[in-house]
Amino acid sequence: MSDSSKATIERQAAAALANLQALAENDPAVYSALRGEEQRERDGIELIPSENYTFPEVLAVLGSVFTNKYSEGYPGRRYYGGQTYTDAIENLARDRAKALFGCDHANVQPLSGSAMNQAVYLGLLEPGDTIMAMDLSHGGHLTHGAPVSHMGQLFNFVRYITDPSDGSVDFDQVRADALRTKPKLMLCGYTSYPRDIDYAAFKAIADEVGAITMTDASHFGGLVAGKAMKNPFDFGFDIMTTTTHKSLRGPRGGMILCRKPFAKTIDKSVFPGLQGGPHMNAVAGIAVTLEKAQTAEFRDYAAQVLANAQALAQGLMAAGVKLVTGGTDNHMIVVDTMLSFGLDGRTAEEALDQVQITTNKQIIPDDPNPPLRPSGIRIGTPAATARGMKEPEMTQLAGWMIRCLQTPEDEAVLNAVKAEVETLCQSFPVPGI
Ligand code: DSN
Repeated sequence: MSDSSKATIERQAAAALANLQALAENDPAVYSALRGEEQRERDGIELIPSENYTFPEVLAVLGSVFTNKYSEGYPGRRYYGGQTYTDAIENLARDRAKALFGCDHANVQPLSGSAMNQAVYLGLLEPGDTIMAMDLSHGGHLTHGAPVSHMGQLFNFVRYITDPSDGSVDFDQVRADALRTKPKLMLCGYTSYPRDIDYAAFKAIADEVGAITMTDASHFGGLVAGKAMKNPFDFGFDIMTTTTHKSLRGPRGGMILCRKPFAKTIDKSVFPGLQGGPHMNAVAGIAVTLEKAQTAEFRDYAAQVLANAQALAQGLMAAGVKLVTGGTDNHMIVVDTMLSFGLDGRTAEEALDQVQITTNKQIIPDDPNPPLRPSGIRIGTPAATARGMKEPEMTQLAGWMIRCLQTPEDEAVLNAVKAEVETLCQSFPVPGI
């Protein structure tokens, strides 16, 4: 690094320190919450499958001057002046996304996952059109047509289900439903489904009925980038959406990746159709993330995420814990806590919170219980893997979870496990903290 770069970084570090001091002095309540969250992330084990620790370089650009800039429009075609550097980072993010995922076009402006899916539907379809997607309780997302969502009210969703014993999809039934209802869009992808997708089977049915093919890879976009999971574009899919803050380890945001015939419509749908100014600090973070995601180190990370999920699932199942679908093919595990421990998911989540293992309550297929007190929890390995944890730590984690969930009222057990969790965390620093 040159002397002038070093001097610039020292100036920036002094500015960052002064900014933090200003926050501590002028808004101690927010400062204290910030320190508390930092400590929570450092001293506990994050097992929510949609969460992760972003790269230190991403934290650097998120808290940067890019947050000051309005950039409505696209590179070279903006509605505000002063776009030299914002154009540069958006072009970098788009080019890196195209190279990494092997697609023709990338829109990196969606503010997050729901907005990106909405932009696809609203851009390519008319209200009332039919979309086929996975049922919410079987693993689909709210934007995949849950009746409580605006998308569920605006479009005619035909939902397919899975066999909870092994997670399989009955493609004869999907085909029969597709022939009967003539969807304009066939959507696969999920938010709480621990298995992989048969893209070829979906694509064959979509071609038969003339439907656009879309994957919502929000959860596993990073695993596709890291070549640990299949890439839907290799199967001729038209569109893939992904959030950027889950397995990809970037800033909060979304991306729409697509084939060329959809590019213009998708861009128009994101802006000006749905959103105004993109968050350029997040776009800069996406550019940084995509550079990281094409390295051999990231491919090792993605492979380890899956290996860790296998180890965690085996550790639980070996003790008789019941997993929805009987295992996992991805980074995620859905535990039937009611069947395994006689506990609803909320009680299980709260017991694990007490020992600083963070999970989330989760409805399971055709759950008889309500979403705020469902029958299971959802866990996953992207964040723990980002700290460098491997299979032995996953086996330890499985044991701790079982001890807590077998005796959720036993303070002595909870305190003992909490101490062990804290000790383990000291050996695995959180990136960027
Ligand atoms: N909030 C994301 C998740 O946790 O999976 C998507 O709903």
